[in-house]
Amino acid sequence: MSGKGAPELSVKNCGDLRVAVVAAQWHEKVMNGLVDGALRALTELGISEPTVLRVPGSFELPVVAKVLADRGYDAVVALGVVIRGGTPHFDYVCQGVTEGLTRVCVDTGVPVGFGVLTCDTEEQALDRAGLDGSSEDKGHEAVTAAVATAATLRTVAEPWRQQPGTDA
Ligand code: DLZ
Repeated sequence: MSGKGAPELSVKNCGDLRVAVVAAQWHEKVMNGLVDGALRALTELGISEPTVLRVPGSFELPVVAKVLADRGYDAVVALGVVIRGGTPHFDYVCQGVTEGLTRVCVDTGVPVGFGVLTCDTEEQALDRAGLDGSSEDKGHEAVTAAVATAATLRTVAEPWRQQPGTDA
């Protein structure tokens, strides 16, 4: 998948949003880049003191994301990197984390930033990790997308229920 065509998102008035980051631990150097990029994005957005939790591998991201969403966070950001090996295990972990995180956001209505790299090689992952020399910064992107979506959802929070004199 190409990173070309990504939007320049401008997110305003989001400093009060409660955001949690959950990050796997496989592939330490790549993960350090993703977490640093996520924290940098949060600082730029004026969101201080985010909750940051670590899990062993990407397969564990959905369960923690679900609990965070249920606990009232406005947005959750999931970070991980899965690198293809010689067995089908790659496909099962990728499918599990992707479907799991999709379920979390659709079932709870809480946006989940998808900062999980699924790469054929470590070089591909390093190139997307927001490190010196990387061409992409997926941790930063995942935070921006999740916070932008939370800000959008806030504007459509059932406004008709706040209209006095309606039966809705
Ligand atoms: C087992 C495994 C493998 C082979 N590769 C990765 C990987 O590249 N990235 C990752 O985040 N996790 C990996 N895991 C661990 C699984 O995500 C999970 O932690 C274990 O299967 C235990 O549930």
